Amino acid sequence: MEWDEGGIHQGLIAKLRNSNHITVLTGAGISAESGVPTFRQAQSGLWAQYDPQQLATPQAFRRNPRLVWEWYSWRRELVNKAKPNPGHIALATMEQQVSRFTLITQNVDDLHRRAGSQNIIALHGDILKTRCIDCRTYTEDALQNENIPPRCFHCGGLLRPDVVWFGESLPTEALEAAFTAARECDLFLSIGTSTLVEPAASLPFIALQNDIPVVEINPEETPLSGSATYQLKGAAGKVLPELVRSVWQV
Ligand code: BJW
Ligand code: ZN
Repeated sequence: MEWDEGGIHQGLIAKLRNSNHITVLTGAGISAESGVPTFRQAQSGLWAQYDPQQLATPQAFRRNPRLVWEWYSWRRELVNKAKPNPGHIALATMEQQVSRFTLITQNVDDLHRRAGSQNIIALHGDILKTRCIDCRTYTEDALQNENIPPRCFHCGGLLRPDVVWFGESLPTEALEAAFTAARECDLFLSIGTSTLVEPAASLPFIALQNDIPVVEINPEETPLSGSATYQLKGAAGKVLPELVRSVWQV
């Protein structure tokens, strides 16, 4: 089922209105309209020569900690300058309208939180936090440190961004909560994600296996598109506010 300029499918409007539990999975696409590059776009400009697998892995950090740290510093600055867009805000509004709402995000920015979303499961960590690779002490003021990468105040170990790199495990509790929310909801929305990176990419398929309708919002095709119950082909910042207005008149 496709999004058409004439409006949103009546069946989807009714489904949203009658859902007691909505689960949403977001990816980098929802923050693109805030000026935060998507994961693939983040390999642009100065960084175009590097493969994502060479920057977002523990091996890359071991090989060249300075390079990886500088890539994250550039992205952290973009996140700090960014503001939530109408897509983030529409999801915070949606949360107010339904009795149960679970927002699972792969994003490492804090834009959902700043938009006012409450029940957030962050699968891939937080780019604004750092932790020591040796003693695992967390810190938020590593940036005052003179070294690149900065060193741990306790043990002198290297500090790294508190994100989940390729080959690393996702936080167990968050992952379990995400799988449960995908299995137990009445409607699942997959927004602005390429549906390529596992295990997050499996979540909409888990919903489908449990006969839960899945809505995809993305201007491009993804491996989910052919299976999604409703495909709303467009930018999240345009589609989501319209969806929320059509269903709840807010
Ligand atoms: C818009 C838009 C607009 C644009 N509106 N939309 C099973 C099979 C095969 C491989 C594996 C497997 N299980 C595990 C793996 C290995 C690996 C993996 O998935 N590899 C794949 C590449 C195949 N997974 C892992 O290693 C995970 N760990 C794990 O499973 O541990 C156990 C294990 C290890 C090894 C083997 C087996 C098991 C960890 C994954 C961690 C991902 N981390 C990153 C980096 C985080 C830190 C950082 O940001 O630097 O997370 S990678 C990167 O991808 C980032 C993102 O959160 C994630 C997803 O990307 P996303 O959000 O989909 O963004 P993009 O850029 O790809 O797409 C943007 C989309 O938006 C596009 O579709 C656009 O069209 C759309 N868009 N504008 C709406 N306005
Ligand atoms: Zn330490």
